[in-house]
Amino acid sequence: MLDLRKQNRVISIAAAQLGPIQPTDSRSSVVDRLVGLLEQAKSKGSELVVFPELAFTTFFPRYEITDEAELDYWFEKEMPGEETRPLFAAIQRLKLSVNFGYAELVPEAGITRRYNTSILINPNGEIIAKYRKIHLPGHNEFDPERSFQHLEKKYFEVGNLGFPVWDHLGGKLGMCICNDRRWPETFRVLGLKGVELVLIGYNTPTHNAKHPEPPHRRAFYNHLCVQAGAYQNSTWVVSVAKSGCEDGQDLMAGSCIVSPHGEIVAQTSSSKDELIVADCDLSLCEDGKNNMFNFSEHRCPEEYSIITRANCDED
Ligand code: ING
Repeated sequence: MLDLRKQNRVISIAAAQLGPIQPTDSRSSVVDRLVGLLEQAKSKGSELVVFPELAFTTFFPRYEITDEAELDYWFEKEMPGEETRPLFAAIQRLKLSVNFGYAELVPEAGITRRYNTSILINPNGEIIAKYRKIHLPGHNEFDPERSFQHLEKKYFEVGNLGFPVWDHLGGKLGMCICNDRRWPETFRVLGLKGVELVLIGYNTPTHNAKHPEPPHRRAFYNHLCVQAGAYQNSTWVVSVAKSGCEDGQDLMAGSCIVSPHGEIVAQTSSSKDELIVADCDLSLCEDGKNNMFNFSEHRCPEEYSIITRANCDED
């Protein structure tokens, strides 16, 4: 059995959905929840655990924050830092690969930069991959018409690391964050780099006063975009929510693991801390990459140039 798993490059993956994190919840209480989910994942034989976007704090872009010190409270100045070190210790103790999102504050050439970041940590507790969110949704200035703000464009800079792919656990792994999953370019750039497993965390409000939408349709879109991304690029996708009601704002659950055929093989049924696991056979990516979506055989890039143009009304 072991040989077959290795030959087919099977990875046991856990999607560790988080329930709500209240603005008054301490980092250490949240870290305790993450460690508990790691221990659950280990007991189920998982090798890789995927957590949501902004996994240590409440979804603070819902607030108008004018004081810089107050804004910085929501950001990690070092990773690991004092309050997140116990998580890294658990990763080493349990010998797991772990992905999570957090608000990253980093000085770059003497300027303080703030990113919505996702990292991959290996079983030795080393950070081996980093992605910074590129598609920042919402708006830049306080909007009095909204019951909740969505100020990601105000609090984060556009990611400056591109959409990388890394070799890990015998496959090619990529990461993206939340709104990135709604843009086909995200998946196709990763697909063109040969990605076989995309790790995604999200905090998706179920209600947006400016753009009302029936709840069933918002939940449909949540799965549609990752199923399409998986199928059209012959890759596994693990998409993990922070969910439930945070300070009166409801966040969507629906965490899922999607096969390279676009089929959901596991999904959560609650809006709380919940673990789902699946054996992900990376060799299932090969059929789509070699046939239906054999990019070198079937793509017509000479017809696609408009996709990379900023201004699309040029003929
Ligand atoms: N959240 C949302 C997302 O793309 C959003 C933003 C909410 C877009 C509702 C459309 C509808 O899932 C983040 N954090 O990107």
